[in-house]
Amino acid sequence: MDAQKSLRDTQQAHYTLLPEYPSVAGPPVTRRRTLKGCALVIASVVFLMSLVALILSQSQELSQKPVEKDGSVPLVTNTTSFSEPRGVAQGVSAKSNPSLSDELSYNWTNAMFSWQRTSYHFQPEKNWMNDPDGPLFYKGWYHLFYQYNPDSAVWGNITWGHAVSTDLIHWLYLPIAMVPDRWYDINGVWTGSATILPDGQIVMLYTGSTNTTVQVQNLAYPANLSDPLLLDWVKYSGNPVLVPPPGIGYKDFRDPTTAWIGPDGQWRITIGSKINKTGLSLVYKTTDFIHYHLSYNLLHEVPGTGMWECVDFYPVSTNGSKGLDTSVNAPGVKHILKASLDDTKVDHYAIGTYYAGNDTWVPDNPKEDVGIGLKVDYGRYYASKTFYDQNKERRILWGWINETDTESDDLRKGWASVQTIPRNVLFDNKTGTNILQWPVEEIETLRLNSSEFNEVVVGPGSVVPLDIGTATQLDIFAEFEVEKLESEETENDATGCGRGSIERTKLGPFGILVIADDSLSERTPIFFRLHNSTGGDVTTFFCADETRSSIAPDVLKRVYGTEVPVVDGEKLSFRVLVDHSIVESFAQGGRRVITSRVYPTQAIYGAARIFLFNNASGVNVKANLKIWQLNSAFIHPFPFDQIQ
Ligand code: DQQ
Repeated sequence: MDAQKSLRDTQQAHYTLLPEYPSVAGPPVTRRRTLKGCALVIASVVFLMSLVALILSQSQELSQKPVEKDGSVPLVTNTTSFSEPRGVAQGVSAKSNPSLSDELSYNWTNAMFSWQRTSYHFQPEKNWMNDPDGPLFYKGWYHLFYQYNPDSAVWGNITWGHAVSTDLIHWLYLPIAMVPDRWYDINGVWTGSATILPDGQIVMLYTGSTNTTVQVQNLAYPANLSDPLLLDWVKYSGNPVLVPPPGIGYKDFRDPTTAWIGPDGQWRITIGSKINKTGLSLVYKTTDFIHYHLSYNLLHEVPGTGMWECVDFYPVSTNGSKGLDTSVNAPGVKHILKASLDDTKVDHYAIGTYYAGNDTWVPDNPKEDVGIGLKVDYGRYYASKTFYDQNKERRILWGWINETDTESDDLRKGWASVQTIPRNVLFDNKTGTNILQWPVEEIETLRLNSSEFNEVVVGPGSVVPLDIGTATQLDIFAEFEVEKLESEETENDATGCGRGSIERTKLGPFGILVIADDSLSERTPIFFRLHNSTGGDVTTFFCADETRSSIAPDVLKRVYGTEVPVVDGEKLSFRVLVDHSIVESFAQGGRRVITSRVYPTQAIYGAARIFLFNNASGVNVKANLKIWQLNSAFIHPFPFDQIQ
């Protein structure tokens, strides 16, 4: 409890709060006040408290050919170097791509860029987007806010973009909800969360980067609760409601969570931070969302994990199939603690127990603690956030899929980033050691014609084309059975995902090739690889290999993967959503997820194909697949002009 102790010691020492705040807009906050100033401030506070009290009190994936053509497909190697991501000066992560040398620049065409835009994943019409913010369901509409730069396809000038949907699939863009226009958020209206109070009021807490780039927490609320679109937002005039406490760096205090109620009737929120290299989460209690009390205890801390961004904290039922509202804490409930690790740009979570008495959380398995164990998604994914959907009694997870091309290409495209398909989150009561993530059921409304392939036997070193026509928008479900070849020993010489799909072992890899052209000059393999462990146990790895996804040299291409639990009696299975440059892959019912970002140059439009492959040397693989073509979602500006 080093960080905890350090924090307490500092709290007892002299407290230098924040640098002085010159007024930009809105009321200045200074450390010394004149008597007249004090009277004015007191009167304003009384007025504002009454106003907020009034608002809070008002009603709320047949011919066979070799996978590798004797090395004729060149290994695309990135000569990458990582530079400081944009936003570090402001104390925040943003574009975290490697900077790729200009000599590697590919001759992209507008047609290639256009193809990269997704058809059923949410993305703004243009410009930059990052974290999902304040998702909620209100009066028949799902609301998604998001970090948005209205001026450019790179991070900066962060506002809250806003869109609504009745089904989490088709979206209507609304006007920007909040812009940086006050001293306390002039450097950015950063990430935050919504809380719907029992009486129907909505509280939005968000991080503002002040005029001196100090991170503070601010309160905002809808101007008109009778408006289902929640178009107008009021920033509480007494903002900020929280400033970095003593011992916490002024750029290490951000991203308040949805609030939950403890047994004492008080609301709690948690906010990510760090002390030295220890990532941590602070807890504050409040009754009115204006005044806060810092808890003596940290919710949790993990040495060596660095700054925790976008902390998420929520209950899951260990024996149910429904999601839980954020305040639920009872027998049969476990709590998920998630942190987005600023140092690695990876979202990690752990399962544990929340002790409401002292507002602490303890992981079930300390070896799988937050930041050192499970990842929410093992691919390109960051800054995720859940919300409780009271409409369908489920917990929905959003996550930001960032780009892996260059900033200059983003500027040429005019846009950057996509949100994942919203995922339903449940505790996995078969393993007891992970959550399950599955695309929301509404995505099935996009399904068009389907093709089935039954008991397709794929021999060692083979590729089987799956004739489904164009393969750019797909929902693929695939099951695999492995038949050991009698002639072969099945000892393994490699484990994990290795160097991707080209690295053959007796037991893998096998799976599918998506976004592949006929010559396989470009392809993205999604696959399993098995490993015989000592004692006869088989370990299963689930992997996605981007290394040959594009012949363009100026995009980052990685092999992603992890071990996935397979319960006795289960077949190996995965579901893959293909949407142009996005491939979202869910193994074993969603125990592990890998999101890939691919930028092909040949395997686009009508040239995109799908194949089965088996690059194992010691097994035949029998596959069953069902593949749906998916329609495009309707994602357009809200038709205000058609509404009276
Ligand atoms: N993005 C926001 C921050 C958050 C970071 C700024 C995570 O609030 O910590 O755009 O991507």
